[in-house]
Amino acid sequence: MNCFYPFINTPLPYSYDALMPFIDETTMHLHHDRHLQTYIDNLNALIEANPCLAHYSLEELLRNLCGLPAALQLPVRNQAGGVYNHRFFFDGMERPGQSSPDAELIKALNRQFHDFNTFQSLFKEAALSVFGSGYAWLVLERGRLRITVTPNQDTPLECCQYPLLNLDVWEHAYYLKHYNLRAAYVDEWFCVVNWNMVSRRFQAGHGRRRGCCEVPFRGMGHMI
Ligand code: MN3
Repeated sequence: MNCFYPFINTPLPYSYDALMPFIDETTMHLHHDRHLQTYIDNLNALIEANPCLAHYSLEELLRNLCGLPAALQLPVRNQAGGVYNHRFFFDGMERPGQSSPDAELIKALNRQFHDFNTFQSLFKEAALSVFGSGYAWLVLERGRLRITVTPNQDTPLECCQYPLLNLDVWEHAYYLKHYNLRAAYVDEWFCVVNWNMVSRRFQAGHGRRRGCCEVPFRGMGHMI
């Protein structure tokens, strides 16, 4: 994993056409090679100009934004968030029909949302509720599953939530194939969710009841 500066655009874990017919090859090329690449270039440039940031991993930067010098908080939120969110999004997909949630995750989804169909409807509703650009998320918060949304390139990491799944609803993620029909995109995206990955994330995050705040952090006071 490439978690520290200098950041590189690691390849997709599948081919550009792997998600077809649900997400098209051109969108995947543009999304990964141009949009994510731009966030990576901008983040590297930001760290080059502010070398104190280089000591911290991508996640550490995002979990502890409020510990950063005030002038760096917004650019780090946008650029590091853009890298983190896109990597998380791409890793959360796979060839259609490859996996389903494991028994533990199904149990937790049923406990929280009544059943899988209700979860899907609520997740879709959340994705459609994002005004402008942002993401819909399934996260763990104090050991419980929760659906949430973030604007722009904000991440749930700064809210002490443990992310399991995200959906990019920026128009660049779907406009070429689905035009303005975000609902159709959400429906098709559900066909390519990598549930093995989500289940693994759930296993890793479950039981960490205090969420991300328990992760030891070295503090950034000295940077100011
Ligand atoms: Mn995007």
